[in-house]
Amino acid sequence: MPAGSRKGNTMERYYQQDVECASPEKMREIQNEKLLKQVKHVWDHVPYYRKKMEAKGITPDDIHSIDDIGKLPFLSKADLREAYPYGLLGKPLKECVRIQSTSGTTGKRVVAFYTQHDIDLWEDCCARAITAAGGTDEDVCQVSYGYGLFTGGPGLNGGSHKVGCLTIPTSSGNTDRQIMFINDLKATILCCTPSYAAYLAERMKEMGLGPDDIPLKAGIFGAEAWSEEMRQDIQNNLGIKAYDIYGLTELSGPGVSFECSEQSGMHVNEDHFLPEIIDPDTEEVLPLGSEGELVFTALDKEAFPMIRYRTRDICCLSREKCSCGRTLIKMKKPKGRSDDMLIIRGVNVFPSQIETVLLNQGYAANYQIIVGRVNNTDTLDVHVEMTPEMFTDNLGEINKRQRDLADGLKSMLGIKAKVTLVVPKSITRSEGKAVRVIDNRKI
Ligand code: DLL
Repeated sequence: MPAGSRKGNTMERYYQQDVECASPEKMREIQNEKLLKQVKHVWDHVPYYRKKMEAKGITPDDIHSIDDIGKLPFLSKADLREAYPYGLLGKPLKECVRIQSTSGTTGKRVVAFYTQHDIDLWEDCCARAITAAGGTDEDVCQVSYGYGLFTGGPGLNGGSHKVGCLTIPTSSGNTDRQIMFINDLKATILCCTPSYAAYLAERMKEMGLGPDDIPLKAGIFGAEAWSEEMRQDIQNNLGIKAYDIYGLTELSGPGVSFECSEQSGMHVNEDHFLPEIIDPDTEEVLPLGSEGELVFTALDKEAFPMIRYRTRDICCLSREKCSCGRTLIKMKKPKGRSDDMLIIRGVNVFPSQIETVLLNQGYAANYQIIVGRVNNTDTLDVHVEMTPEMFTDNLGEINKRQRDLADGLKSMLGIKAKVTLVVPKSITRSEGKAVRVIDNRKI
């Protein structure tokens, strides 16, 4: 049951206060107990992982506490592909009640299995996120993430039920109908990707609806990297507080971590998902506060028990005290996936860095990054939509704006980019995860 407690002037609510605010000693005890059990579980039931442990010369007897986690082998996307579809199952299919799956854009789909216990803990994680965003059983929660194989819709839907919100399962798409439901049914919480939230805000503005006309008070946005500047834009345009949420199919879906009222990074549900940061090249575990690749061990997932799963997400962890009262470790906004990182003329470029420059100069997050190669040299072209307010056909003005953006990108990235301003609404809007990059070098 959700519990409220007074902290300073604000009423912070928790869904599972005992774990969300547990002492470090208590959390360690929970993690130690679950890790030992989980390692034994995979040793006994997942021959694929047992072989990996044997290859490293270890058995469950070598794992005494979370301090021994570094002895365990990693799992990667390549392992998931090799073991597809059943090779990493930790429970008989008879005990599994659901699968979810990734879109498979970067190779074979990941198919994740769930027992009823797994779904229950996943939904608890999403309920924690909704409660941290201020959700209660008085709220109306519109879930505009895709339903079906994608985890966004089902995860937040389950969490919303647990909190007791009236849940509107619109799924993604049909934007005008989304807006109708938000207004007619007085939705107070919106769950969708940040790029879809930006599009909903744009469409509402076109319909003459300003932030004060919209009943929403909070948004729970994730599934893709988004900048602080984009958060500000969405908050201003919808008149809400925008909370980040992170997760991945391999580990259940949304709710691996979630933001609280402080909005300064996401609390990891570390009683279920033990995080580490490693150097992606050497696989060395890095000290707290270092930037590197996020690795998670699912401590109590039964059907798809990921141990030391390499997410490819670049991020860092922090144990700084949080004003919300939660003691769960925090992760910063992921910069992006190491797979999304572009190497252009030898320089590492994340799309989120480009987004920061555009939004700082007053553009919306409607852009496309086109990478190519001419005469063995990489090219970086950024197409940016003018907003309706700044739209002009004055070539001098357009050239000046393009130069300003190119200068901003040069100082952010350290390399030159060609900027082309395009007319409003000419870049396709996304209803789910936005596709920002076209890398013609890969074709
Ligand atoms: O995107 C699960 C999800 C649904 C998370 C709804 C949040 C909200 P996948 O499709 O498996 O699962 O994609 C997982 O998306 O490894 C990250 O690269 C990226 N990602 C997810 N959340 C965030 C976020 C879902 N808040 C992959 N910020 C992850 C940045 C994110 N990237």
